[in-house]
Amino acid sequence: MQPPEIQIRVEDDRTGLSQETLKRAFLDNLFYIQGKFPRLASKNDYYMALAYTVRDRLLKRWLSTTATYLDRQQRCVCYLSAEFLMGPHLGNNLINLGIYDQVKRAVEDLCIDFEALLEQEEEPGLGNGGLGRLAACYLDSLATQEIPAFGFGIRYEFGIFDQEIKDGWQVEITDKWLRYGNPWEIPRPEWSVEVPFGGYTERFRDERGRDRIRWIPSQTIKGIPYDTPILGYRTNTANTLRLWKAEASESFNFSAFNDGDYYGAVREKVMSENLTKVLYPNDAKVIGKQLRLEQQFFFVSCTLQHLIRILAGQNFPVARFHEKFALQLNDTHPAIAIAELMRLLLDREQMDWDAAWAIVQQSFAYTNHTLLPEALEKWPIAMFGSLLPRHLEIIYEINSRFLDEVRLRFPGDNDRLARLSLIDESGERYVRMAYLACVGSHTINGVAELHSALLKKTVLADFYEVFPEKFTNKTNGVTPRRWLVLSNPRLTDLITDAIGSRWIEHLEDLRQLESYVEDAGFRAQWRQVKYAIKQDLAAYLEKRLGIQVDPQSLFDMQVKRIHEYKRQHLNILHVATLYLRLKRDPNLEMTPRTFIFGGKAAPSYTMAKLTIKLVNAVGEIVNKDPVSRDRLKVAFVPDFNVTIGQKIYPAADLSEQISTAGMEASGTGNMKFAMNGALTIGTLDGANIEIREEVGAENFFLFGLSAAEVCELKARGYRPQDYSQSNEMLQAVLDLIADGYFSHGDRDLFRPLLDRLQSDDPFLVLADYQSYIDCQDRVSQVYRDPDQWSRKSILNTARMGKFSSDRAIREYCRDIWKVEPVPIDLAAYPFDAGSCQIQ
Ligand code: 26Q
Repeated sequence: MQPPEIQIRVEDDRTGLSQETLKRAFLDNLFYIQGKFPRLASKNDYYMALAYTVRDRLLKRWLSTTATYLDRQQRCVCYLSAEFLMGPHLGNNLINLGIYDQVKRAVEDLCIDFEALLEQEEEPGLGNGGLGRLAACYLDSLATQEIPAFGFGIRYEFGIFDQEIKDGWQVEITDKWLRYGNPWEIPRPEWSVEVPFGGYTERFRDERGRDRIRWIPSQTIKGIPYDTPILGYRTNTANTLRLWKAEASESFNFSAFNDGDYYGAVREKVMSENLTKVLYPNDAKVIGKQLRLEQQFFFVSCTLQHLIRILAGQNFPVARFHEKFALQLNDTHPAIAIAELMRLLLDREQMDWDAAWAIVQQSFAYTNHTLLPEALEKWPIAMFGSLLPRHLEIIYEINSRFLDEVRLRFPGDNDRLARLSLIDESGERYVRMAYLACVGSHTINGVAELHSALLKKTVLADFYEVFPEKFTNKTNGVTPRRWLVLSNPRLTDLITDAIGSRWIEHLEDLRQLESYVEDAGFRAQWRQVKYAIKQDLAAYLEKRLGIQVDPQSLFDMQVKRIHEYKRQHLNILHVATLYLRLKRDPNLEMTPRTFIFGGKAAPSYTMAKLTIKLVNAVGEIVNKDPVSRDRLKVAFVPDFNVTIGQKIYPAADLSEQISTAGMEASGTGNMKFAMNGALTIGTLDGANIEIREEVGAENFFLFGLSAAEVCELKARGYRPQDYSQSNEMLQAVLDLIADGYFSHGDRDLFRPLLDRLQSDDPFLVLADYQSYIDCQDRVSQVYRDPDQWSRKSILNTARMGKFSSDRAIREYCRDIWKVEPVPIDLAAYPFDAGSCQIQ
C-alpha cells in the first residue's frame, strides 16, 4: 500500500503567521503542552505557550538546515566554548523571524501584557561575561550570514550565580535557570557519547603486530546532547548550539548493581551528574580545580567523538577530518581538544603520528582573550596524569617533537627550550594550556589590535618567534540585532526612518546618519529618543532599588565584571571627588549626573567584593545628603546580566571604559554603548583604541597613561604615594574614605582597598586619577551644550559599523576558517508521509 500523500507546506495551519493562526496556536499550546485553561494559567504558562508557538515556527528552518549540512560536503565551523551567554531567546527569535509585531498584537489581542511575557524568560546564564557573550554574538552572525556552524559547550545546570545586594554587599544565590523547564532545547539522548576518565595506559601488540597503546579508564561518563536552534536574522539558516549534559553511564559504572551495591551505584550516578552541575566563576587568579578540567575534557571529548561519528555516517574518510571541520578554541578552556583529537586518531582510528598531527594542526585555531599571566590556565601534572593518563603521554610526545624542532633552529639555547616547553618546570610541574593551543593550532588570534600586538610582545613572544605566520588579529564585534534592534526599538525606528533598514545586516550603512548631524530637527528627535529611554530606566531604578534619578542628568555608566584592572574604584573616586567639591562649596555649579554601576564579583575575590561595598557606601551618603542629592546619584544595579544589559546600554550618555592600558583584551560593552549613542570616556586599551579611531578623537574622551607608559612607569618604579601626596584633592578623598565617612565611622572597613592603592597599586589608579578627573570635567562641560553632545552622540552611532559581529565573522571565515555561506532551501526537504520509515 502506498502511504497517503500529505504534503505539509512551510506556512501551514500549525505554523502560519496570521494573527488568528498565532492566537490559535498560542491557546493550543497553553492547553496541550502546559495543560492549563487560560483562566488558571500563570504568567509562566503563558510564556511557555508563546515560546512553543515561536519554536514551532523555527523548526522547519532548523531541520532543513541540519539536513542540508548532512547532505552537502562543505566545511563547517565548530565553535568550541566552555561558555555561551545567550541571553533570553524569545525576543531575539521574534526579531530574527521577522514576526515581532504580529506576535505582539496577537498576544495583546488576548489581553495579555506582551512585555511581561518577555520578562518572564529566565536567561540561560551559561557564561561569566565577555568571552561567553562573544560566543553568542558570533553564533548570531554565523547564522545570519548563512555559514554552516555549530556551537559546542556545556549544559550547566547552574549558570553564573544570581547577585543580590544586602547591606551593600554582594550575596550569591544559585541560578536555577531550568526550574520551570527550557522550551528552546531539544534533548537528543539517542546521540549520547561515552567519555572515559582516569585509570592507566598499557602497551600491547595488535593483530597486525604493531606496538600500540591502550587506555584502560577507571570510569566512563555519558554525555547527552541538548540542542538549541540559532536562527539567523531573516534567513532560513537555523544553526545548532549543542550543549552536553553529564549522566551516569549505565554500561560501566552500574556493574555495581550486579554486585548488589545498590547505594554505591546511586552514589556513582550522583557523582557523574555533578560534572556539568555548575559553571565556575572566573576568579582574579586561575586555580586548577580538578572538576573544571573534567568539565573541559568532557565537552571536548563528546564533541570530537560526535564529529567523527558524523564522518562515519557520511562515509567520509576521517583522514580528511580537517576538510570538513574548522574547530575554533574559545580561549584555552577547550584546548585539551588538541590532545583528545590526537588520541582518537591514534588509538581509535589507528593512524600514525605524523598523519594525525597534520590533521590536528589543520583543524584548530585558537583565540586568546587575556594578557594577564595569572589568568593563563595550567594544570598540575599529577592531577592531569591521574585524570587523563593517555593525554599526558600524548602531550609529552607533542612537546618532545616540538622542542626537537626548536633545538634545530636555536641550537644550545636551553633557556628558550624551558620557556617554550608545554610543561612548566620552574617549580611544581604544570601543563601550560595556552602553549598546547599555540603548537596545535594553525592560527592564533587576539581580540583587538593592541591586544594582538601585545600578545606577540609579551605572553606569547617566544611562540611568535617560532611561528610568526600563525599570529593574526580579529577585533571583536557584537550583534546589532540584540544590542540595537531588540534592546533599543526607539532608536532603531528613528534610524530606519532616516536611512532604511539595510543597516541591520550591513552596519557600515549607519554612516549615512552623518548627513543628519547638522539637521537640528533630527538632533532634537535623537535627544527625545534618548530621553524617553532614560525615563524608562529611571522608572526601573525607582521600582527595583527605590532610587529616584533625574532623566535630565548625565547617565554615566560602568557595567562589567568587577575586577581591579577594570578600575571601578577609579570611577567611585571621581564620585567622591565631586561630592567633596560640593561639600566645600555648596553653591558650585555642577552638571547633574547619575552614576550607574553593575557587575558581579567572583565569590572569592575579596577586593572586588569590597569595591561593590564601597560603591554602595558612597551612594548611600551622596544620594541622601541635601548638598548632593539633587545633583549626584549613585545606583548599583544588582545582578547585571544580558537581560539587564538590554535596558542599560540604550540609556547611557557616557560609557566608562577605564581599564589600566594594556589589560583589557578588547571589551565588548564599549561597543554596545557606543552603538547606542553613548560617548566613551576611556583609556587607550583594547578595542577603545579602534573605537576612537573610527568615531574620531574629537568624539571620544581620552585620558590616562598608554600601555607603553604603564610599562615604563612600572619599570622606573611606580610609587603611588608620590601621586597622593602631591594631589590635595586625591589625598582628601582617600582620607575621607579612610576616616569612615562612608562607613558609619568604621575606619577598618575599606582599609584593605586603600592600603592596596597606597602601597603597590598594581593597576595605577592613583597615577591616572588627575587625568581622569580633568577629562570628566571636560565631559561635564560638553554635556551642558545639548546640541554639541547630540552631534557627538549621532556620530558615535554612525561610525560603529566596524564593530558588528558580522564584520568579525566575515574576517574569521575568510582568513581562518575558509568557509563559505550555504543558503538553505526550505522546499528541498518537504516532510511528507511518503518518506516515513522506522529504522
Ligand atoms: C578559568 C579557569 C577557571 C575558572 C574560570 C576561568 C575563566 C572563565 C572565564 C577565565 C576567564 C573567563 C572569561 C574571560 C573573559 O570574558 N575575557 C574577556 O573576553 C572578552 C571577549 O574577547 C574581551 O572583550 C574582554 O576584554 C576579556 O576580558
